[in-house]
Amino acid sequence: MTKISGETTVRNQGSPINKTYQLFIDGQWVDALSGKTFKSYNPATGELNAVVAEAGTEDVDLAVKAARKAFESGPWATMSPSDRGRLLNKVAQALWSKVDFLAEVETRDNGLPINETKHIAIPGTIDVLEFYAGLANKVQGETLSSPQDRLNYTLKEPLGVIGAIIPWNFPLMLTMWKLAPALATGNTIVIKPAEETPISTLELVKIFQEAGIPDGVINVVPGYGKVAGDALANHADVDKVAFTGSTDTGRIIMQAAGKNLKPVSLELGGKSPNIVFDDANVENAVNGSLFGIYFGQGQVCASGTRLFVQEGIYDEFMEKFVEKAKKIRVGNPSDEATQMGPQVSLKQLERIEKYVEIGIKEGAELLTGGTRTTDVGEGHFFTPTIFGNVTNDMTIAREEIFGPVLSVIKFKDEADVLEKANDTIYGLAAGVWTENLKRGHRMAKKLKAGTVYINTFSMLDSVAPFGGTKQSGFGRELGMQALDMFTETKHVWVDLNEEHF
Ligand code: TXE
Repeated sequence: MTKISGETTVRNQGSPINKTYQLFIDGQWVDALSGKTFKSYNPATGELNAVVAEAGTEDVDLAVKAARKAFESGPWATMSPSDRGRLLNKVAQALWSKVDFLAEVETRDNGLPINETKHIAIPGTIDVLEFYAGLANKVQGETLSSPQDRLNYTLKEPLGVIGAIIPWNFPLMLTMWKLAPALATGNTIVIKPAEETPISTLELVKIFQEAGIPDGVINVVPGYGKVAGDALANHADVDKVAFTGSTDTGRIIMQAAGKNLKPVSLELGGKSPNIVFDDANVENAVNGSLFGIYFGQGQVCASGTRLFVQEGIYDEFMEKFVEKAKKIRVGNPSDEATQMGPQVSLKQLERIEKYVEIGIKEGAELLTGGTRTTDVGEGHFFTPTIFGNVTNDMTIAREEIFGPVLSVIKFKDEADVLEKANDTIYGLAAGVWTENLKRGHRMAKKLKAGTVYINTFSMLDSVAPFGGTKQSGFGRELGMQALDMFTETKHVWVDLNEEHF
């Protein structure tokens, strides 16, 4: 076990995160070689959360070297899968005892309402760790059908050093989606958190360290995408890059991986259709669709951002929907009563405003919201926004906004809505609200998306694979499928003849 340090309090106001943070490389908390730091702010108040060491190319190189060393030798390389699973379960137990702390850290870091971090994001994160801890000793190859004088079998082996690049919308959860299956299958990892939200990941690895994870197995290099992220994606000794983020950055990462011919998994943007048929249970569809668009301030890759409502139910549905959207409590995310917190950054807030302007210019009808709000504080708060009279060719129906902005489109029948719903470059999620069982399943088969929800939206479970089609990326996180993302299949051919050649 190594020394745990890595922080000094710079402004102690009772907050868990008024601190400075260092990089975490080879089990040590260290400054960046350049000595550079960057600042991380609370998006709800504008207050300084922490000063964080800023990793450069050389720091990333050291982290990759440490991960390589830990993969090839040392306790991790020889630890049995059962012991690995036991260690991960020990971390999970420690995390359960710190749910409130982690929820507070995450809320201050990225603005998710405390109710969502405490009851959804953090428990969901720990559940993922427990799921893969349980699978650590169940990763197995196969004995293949072979003639009497031969034995053919496969081994499932870890890939080696994983480079994980994480966005800011659900920092802990999206870190764990990569970290847990990567470690359960015996890999080591270098994590580059988003520059907006580095703190919760650093707090998370502290708990792994306290539980006894060997040095070098997990390394964290906070810093900027174009520097630290780029260095990790381009590093020749990284065996696989697992990325969640924008489609544009996904393209850059794939090019880098292509240069080194390394596998990548990309979980990118979306413009998911959420379809309400005439025969839906209106109350459920209204509530589920509200969650589908406003959960996480709309900063969710799978958000149901295009709401298709059938003609016959349109007026009734929209009246109820808009009324409820207006009542969403936007406010300080640390307040238990808050339902929607601030956007993560000024950059994101301005991006949302730009799309609202475009929506109005292109002729969509602003039914509610569309503005910043300063009523609830100095942070990056935006009001729940709904555009009616949207057509599927408008910019606000085509591009990912990544904020609380909904585009509502009226449709005639199944054929009409299928054509429109699938007419997008993305394919992450889709939702269908109907009481007709056959219709629900029929739509599920025809919608081009990685996940289809029937009579619900934006739900996640550790057992259920998650990922996209088309420009939403490829690869599946969560579920048994993620084990394949972090393992290689080796085939062994044994000739059993005493004499053959
Ligand atoms: O994303 P980036 P940004 C979408 C969403 C949002 C938009 C822009 O539409 O409005 O992206 O957000 C790292 N090499 N999503 O600019 O750039 C970066 O440091 C290597 C959807 O924040 O993709 C961060 O760690 N890494 C999404 C991570 O990539 C690079 C979640 C994500 O940042 C890099 C977030 C580079 N050249 C945004 N450039 C989702 N799918 O959930 C940046 N990064």
